[in-house]
Amino acid sequence: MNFTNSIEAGKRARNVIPGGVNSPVRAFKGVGGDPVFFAKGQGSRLTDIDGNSYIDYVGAWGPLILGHAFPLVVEAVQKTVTDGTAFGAPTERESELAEIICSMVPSIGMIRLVNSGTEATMSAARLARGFTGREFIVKFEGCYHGHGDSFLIAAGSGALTFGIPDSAGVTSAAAGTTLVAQYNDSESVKRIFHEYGDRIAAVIVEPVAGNMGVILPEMTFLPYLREITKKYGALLIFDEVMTGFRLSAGGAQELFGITPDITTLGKIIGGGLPIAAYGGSKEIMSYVAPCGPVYQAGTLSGNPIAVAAGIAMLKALKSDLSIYKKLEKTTSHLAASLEKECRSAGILCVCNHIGSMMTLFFNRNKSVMSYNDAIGSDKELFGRYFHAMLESGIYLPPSQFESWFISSAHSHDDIESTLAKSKDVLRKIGGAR
Ligand code: HOZ
Repeated sequence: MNFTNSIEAGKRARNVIPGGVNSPVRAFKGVGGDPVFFAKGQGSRLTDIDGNSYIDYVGAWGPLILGHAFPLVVEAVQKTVTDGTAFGAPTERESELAEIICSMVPSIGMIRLVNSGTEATMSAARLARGFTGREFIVKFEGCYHGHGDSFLIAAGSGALTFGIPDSAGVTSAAAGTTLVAQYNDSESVKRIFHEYGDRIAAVIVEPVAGNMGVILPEMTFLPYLREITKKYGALLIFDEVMTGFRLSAGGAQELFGITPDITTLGKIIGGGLPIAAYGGSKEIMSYVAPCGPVYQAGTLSGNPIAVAAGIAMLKALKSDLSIYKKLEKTTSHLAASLEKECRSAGILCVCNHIGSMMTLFFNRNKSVMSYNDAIGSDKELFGRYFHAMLESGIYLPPSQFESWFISSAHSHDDIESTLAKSKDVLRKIGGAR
């Protein structure tokens, strides 16, 4: 494949944008080499600026559950944009989107729209602190909740990929009110509550961890978080920016039957446009200004174009809930086949998957259930796999510690072609070791 135009575009970008990217993982530092610059996305496919075509498993990091340029979303954007791009005042569409979300997500009685997942989690933490009158937030090592100061402690995603899980620039005051527990380790949570119980405002968790690669919760883990937060009068925040409308129509909370106090959402609710949200019971959400004392605001919040795209997306999902079973089936097949091919190539791996999220960990363990398991993965081998797949026309997340996203646009042929290419690649890199 020829990447000349992407390489040139990278040079130009690095001159004026840190690392040439507007979000670190995109720079390919986790896999080496030069990032690919894209021109177009359609269905399951991406085309880069050199004209190369790829089957895409990044899906814009989650929003595109129905594939790139999904016609109903495109149509909604086109129709809305001619009426004006922003008002800084309420529109009826915002209520429509809020009503759809409230009707689909079990724990949400009221919702506030914001612009990004980071804004949603920052606002949720402030709300939890305002509601409880307490300071501490418990998070889990390797979980990522955007780049708010309180969450850049032992953080996942890009922070983990680049080995800076505790970012420079976070004040000791901000870091000092974040307590870090271990994902899937209820004892670590118990110890923290034992010591700080009456000062903890909330526990925030990705109900399925997606930012240290996909890690599923052990059966008792989420129920334990619900139980201990209730016992100590703290709130439970589910960060469903990735899992919301992805694992089921009601997100991970519906799938696992756990009711959090606050939920953060993003990605799918904007159909690929910048929008996110946080919501909870009417009692808790009534603490948000102008109803209550917790302040949060935004000029572009509830932006009409993003809201219209979100409505189109959620309506499409709601109209055919069988999509979730189909996606699960496709993803299970992909994951099981990849594991099998790795074994035949003599490569040790674990492929975690749930719904339409998965990560192929090049890992010696029998299972990957914790941060420590995940970071034991062979990043160098992943880098070689990534590049060989890229050369074969398959675009994977450029880090061992991210989720692959499967969409309804991935056809049977896409999956079989991915598996055939992966088989060749695994044999090549397995044989070269
Ligand atoms: N942190 C995001 C994935 N977990 C990556 C966002 C991006 O680069 O767009």
